[in-house]
Order: sequence, then C-alpha cells, then structure tokens
Amino acid sequence: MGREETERLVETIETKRKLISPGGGRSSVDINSRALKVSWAANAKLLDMFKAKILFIGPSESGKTVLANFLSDTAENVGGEYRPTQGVRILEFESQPEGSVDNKTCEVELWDCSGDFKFESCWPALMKDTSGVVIVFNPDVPSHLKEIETWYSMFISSQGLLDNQCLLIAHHKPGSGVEDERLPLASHLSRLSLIHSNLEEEPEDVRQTFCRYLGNVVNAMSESREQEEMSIIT
Ligand SMILES: Nc1nc2c(ncn2[C@@H]2O[C@H](COP(=O)(O)OP(=O)(O)OP(=O)(O)O)[C@@H](O)[C@H]2O)c(=O)[nH]1
Ligand SMILES: [Mg+2]
Repeated sequence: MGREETERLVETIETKRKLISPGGGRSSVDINSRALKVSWAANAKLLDMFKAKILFIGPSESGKTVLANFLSDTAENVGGEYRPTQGVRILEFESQPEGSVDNKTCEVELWDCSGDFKFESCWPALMKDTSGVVIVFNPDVPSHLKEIETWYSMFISSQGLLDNQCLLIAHHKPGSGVEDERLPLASHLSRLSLIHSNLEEEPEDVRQTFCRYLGNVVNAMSESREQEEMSIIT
C-alpha cells in the first residue's frame, strides 16, 4: 500500500471516528450500523502499519545523533566533529521488532532531539503522539545522572507512558572509563530498562537491544489500539 493510499485510509478512519464520537474523544453514543463497525475494525487492523514514533532525548553531546545515525544506517558526518542538533532531526527507517506479537516489520520515525534547554518551548510539540522515549546519557559525566531525572519528568511521567515504552541508554564514547557497573540512578529511573552502548566494541548488541525495545513499544501500541477498538465496537 502506497503512502497516498495510506493517507486516504487514515482520513477515512478519522471521519468514522468523528461519526462515532463527534467530539473527537470517546463517547457512549450507541452505533447501530453493523457495517460501520465491521469496516472500522478492518481499517483498524490495517493501521498496524502505523509508524512507531520514538524520541531520543537527553543531555547535550551525549551521543543521541551518533546513535540515531547508527540505528538508521545514516552515514552522516561519520567521525566528524560535534555538531549540536538544532531543535530536532527526524529519521525514518524500517526495523524488525523483536518479541512483538506478530513480528512484522515496523516503520520507525526516530526523532533525534536537541539536548539544549533553549528548545524547551518546542517540547510539547515533539511529544505529541509519541510511542516511545529513549533517554541517552554519558555515564562518564556525573551530572548527567541528575539531568536525566529532569528529562524523565518532562517527557515521560508527564505523558503517562508505560515503563516498557521507555529505555535508558548509557552511551560509552571511545575511551570511556566507566565499566558496565550499576549506576546510582534515582528510584523511578531504576524501574526502566537500562542498557550500555558501545559502538566501537559491541555495535550489534546495541542494534539488537533496540529491536527488542521496539518489540515492547509495538506491543504497547497494539494493546492500546485493541482497547480502543473494543471500546468503539462494544
Ligand atoms: N567515535 C565516536 N564518537 C562519538 C560517539 N558518540 C558520541 N561521539 C562524539 O560525541 C559528539 C557528540 O555526539 P552527538 O551524537 O552529536 O551528541 P548529541 O547527544 O546528539 O548532542 P545534541 O544534539 O547537542 O543534543 C560527536 O560529535 C562525536 O564526536 C561514538 O560512539 N563514537
Ligand atoms: Mg544531536
């Protein structure tokens, strides 16, 4: 199915959603048209192709852009000097989520955000319709442990994302001194999955862990979609 067709489909579904719930939200309006219900459910299945929108956030210069380029196979400024991201870059690629219910290929929209607080006013717009959030930090920089608490509260707890839709990446730059030991994280952060990434030494581990995380995100997305379908159909 092409992009245009998908866009038309999304439009149709939006229209049906409005019919079912004119205010845009859920409602208890009783719909008697069986045809409408069946076609909505069929369309909702097709929506499985929807993209997972994943945000990469965290302190400046921690390696978000380097990791995002690696995961999306973007050969940009490889080995070059540090160029702070201005606002956000959006990278699109396909990936194979591991451990998701139907193991389908998933389209990923990776939003590589700037770590600079001067873009704070853009954050609400960035967060819209997010399926997952990855916080990248440098375990060699002690202040990052404190700073990621702020990122967590601004992007994760405020949106009510589930723990398994989030991931912490302690990104090791070449020559990093810190071993993969336990980091003294705040208690709410220690509930999230934490991985150590080292692109020089174990690049494929990073990719594999990301695919596993994506599997969790896809499962969370399909669960909430099923709940939405049920609440409309029943
Ligand atoms: N060789 C190497 N250099 C890295 C790696 N990770 C980060 N760096 C270096 O650290 C710099 C900063 O990394 P970025 O990925 O640009 O940092 P960022 O988190 O995107 O920073 P902002 O966009 O300012 O928020 C890079 O320009 C690289 O020089 C890595 O895995 N390998
Ligand atoms: Mg960047």
